[in-house]
Amino acid sequence: MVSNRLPFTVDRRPEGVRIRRSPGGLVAALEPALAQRGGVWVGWTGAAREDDDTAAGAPPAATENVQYRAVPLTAHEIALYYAGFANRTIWPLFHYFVGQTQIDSATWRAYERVNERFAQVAADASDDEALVWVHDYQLLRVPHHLRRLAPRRRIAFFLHIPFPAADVLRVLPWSRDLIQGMLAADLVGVHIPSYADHVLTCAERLLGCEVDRGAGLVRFEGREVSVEAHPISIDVAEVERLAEQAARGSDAPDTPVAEILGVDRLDYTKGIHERMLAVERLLERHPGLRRRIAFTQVMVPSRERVAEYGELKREIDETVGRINGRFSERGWSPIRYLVRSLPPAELVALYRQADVALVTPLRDGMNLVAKEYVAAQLDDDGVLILSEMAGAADELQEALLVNPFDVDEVAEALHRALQMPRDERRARMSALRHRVRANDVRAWVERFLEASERAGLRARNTVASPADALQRMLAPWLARRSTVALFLDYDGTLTPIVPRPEDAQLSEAARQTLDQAARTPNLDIVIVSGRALADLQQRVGVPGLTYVGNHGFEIEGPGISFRHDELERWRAALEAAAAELDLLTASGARVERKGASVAFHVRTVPEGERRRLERQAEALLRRRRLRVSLGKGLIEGRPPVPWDKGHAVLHVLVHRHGADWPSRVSALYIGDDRTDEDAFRSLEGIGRSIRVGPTAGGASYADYRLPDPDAVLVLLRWFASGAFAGAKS
Ligand code: GDG
Repeated sequence: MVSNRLPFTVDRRPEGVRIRRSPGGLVAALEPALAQRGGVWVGWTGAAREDDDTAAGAPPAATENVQYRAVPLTAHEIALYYAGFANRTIWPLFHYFVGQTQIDSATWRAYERVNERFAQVAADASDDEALVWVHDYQLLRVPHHLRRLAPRRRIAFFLHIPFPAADVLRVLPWSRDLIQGMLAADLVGVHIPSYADHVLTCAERLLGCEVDRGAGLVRFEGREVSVEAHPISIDVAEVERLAEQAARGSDAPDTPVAEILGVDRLDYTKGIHERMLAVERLLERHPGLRRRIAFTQVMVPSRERVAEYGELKREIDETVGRINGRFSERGWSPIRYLVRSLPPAELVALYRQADVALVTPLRDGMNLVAKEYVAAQLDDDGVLILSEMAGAADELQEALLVNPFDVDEVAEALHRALQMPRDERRARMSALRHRVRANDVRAWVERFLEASERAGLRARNTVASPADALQRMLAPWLARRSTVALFLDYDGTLTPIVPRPEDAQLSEAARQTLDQAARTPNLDIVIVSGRALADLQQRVGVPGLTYVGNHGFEIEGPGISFRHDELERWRAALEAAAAELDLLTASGARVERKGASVAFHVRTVPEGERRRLERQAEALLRRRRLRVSLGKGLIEGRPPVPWDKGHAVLHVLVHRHGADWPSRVSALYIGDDRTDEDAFRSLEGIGRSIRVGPTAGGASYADYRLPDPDAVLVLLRWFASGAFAGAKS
């Protein structure tokens, strides 16, 4: 089990460390399920690492079948990952509070780092027989990192909050990363079908994945991922037990005052403020109800580290004060306001006593208060007013459903609830109770685990190659145009990256495939590289292809021979820089004269000296007014003209197919390097691109991903076979 918080709180007090188990039905259901199978719970203790090493360390196990592994977080990480990205970016955005969503790359980086750490701890705590169940919005990237660390792990993910529509999610610069993060699991679980639909649409529209809506499947990186609705529930038996005690122990005088109840964590998504306004509207419209109703609002303080929550608290305090000031009479105030967490027995007693529950979140993944209220109505009486924006509204259709933004409508629903005939109340409540009892949280856990098993088996049995999956996605696009222009980078795309660039040889298999591709009708192959043109031509050695060398400064191919006209002007500067760099080669560095550029290789220089040499080389290139780029173990100087692989790709396309090439040519670029991003960007929207490599999670302009040069070769074989043309029919 992997969740942001371990199922208890560690408090450091003057008298020592205190450990309190977290209350609530979810923990009560998950822990026995974990104990039954034997397992590990991975999470944060709630204490900052530097506050107290013992408090942040691994706490004692509840039973011998369950162990806890703490993920240590510093106060700074908590501020950025938890209070920042999780609670000021994902939480508001996923609840449709777009205007309140903070976009801050520093908090994103911390989120990514912390998620990676959770994944590392989870990977260490499990083996390939284990099922790793990851929970909620704080850990959306964990499946991705876990899959990377342990490719054969069975992973299930459950999101406890809504999953928003694609147009909302895409507001986030890292929306693709978040979906990719989840889709690395075998099963993605959400509360209701509409959230599942949104996941599928986002996978399709933002990642270009192939999606089977009927079956609830996404093909992602060659795997079939199940996306399913599993509405969470509550510990019904426990609520009923407490409700029975409350009924027996209750000595409340049988007053004619109707009790209305609201119970929430303090949060702007819960619509507490709007609910107060509805109570005010009710009393304005129906003065006869004064003295005859009492509204109790229980509000549990939460996320005190997040500034907006303090502000919200002040606002609600003020409104409660204003309404009570306006309507209170001797011996009666309309609103009773409890700002604290109540013991479960007291909470359930309130449920039991309430004639009406007002559950009006502006947006809520599920909302368990609604279900708890229903479960506590042992005599099938009581009215539930429920927001249409809560996931629970899907199942609890017999409630009075309201739009929580519409204060008039909520006030009228309250009025209706207070007047509702007993027979109608009982009919509605018995139907609701029946439904809630039929789906207890234990049943939910069991069903989710079974679904995880199924999804894990399917994912293992259907692992299609990533190239196969990509072919299927590309086929309809390729079918729309007569010709394919396929651009291939060399190092890292056609050949694996090797420590010394001079050792990067094309495999015989790749050469044969390129040779075949050169003869395939309607297929135009272009090899693109930062290497010197002559070097590239010699390494590939396949006639009939187009070669783009020196990051685009030189191009040779059938019907095309291009040298950038600025090259001559910079030849002297490049040679002078190369001559100066020659003087720095004492410690094993190497100068490569590439004609249109000069490269200084430092990979073989001892660690300690490398930085100094790099700095010297950089300064020297800059003095010659060359454009400097830093690669992996290499520094390059190029003429400072705005020309890169992106420009070169467009030059080839226009030269060969005319300015209106997009209507006739499907241009596809495959590359692995930072310099390939220029080409990805040039083709954005007018062609397609694929980024190769294991770091494929990072930001990229590419439309698709492939894991390695082997996968590129599989795709290339498909093109070379001409089968892509068959897709037209
Ligand atoms: C997230 C999603 C989804 C409240 N006051 C007291 C108290 N509570 C308990 C309730 C209930 C829980 O807190 C609140 O659960 P909700 O579901 O209403 O809301 P979130 O905390 O926002 O939970 C939500 C849920 O995850 C599960 O997937 O339903 O949509 O936002 O159980 O009883 N408990 C005690 N004293 C209180 O004063 N003991």
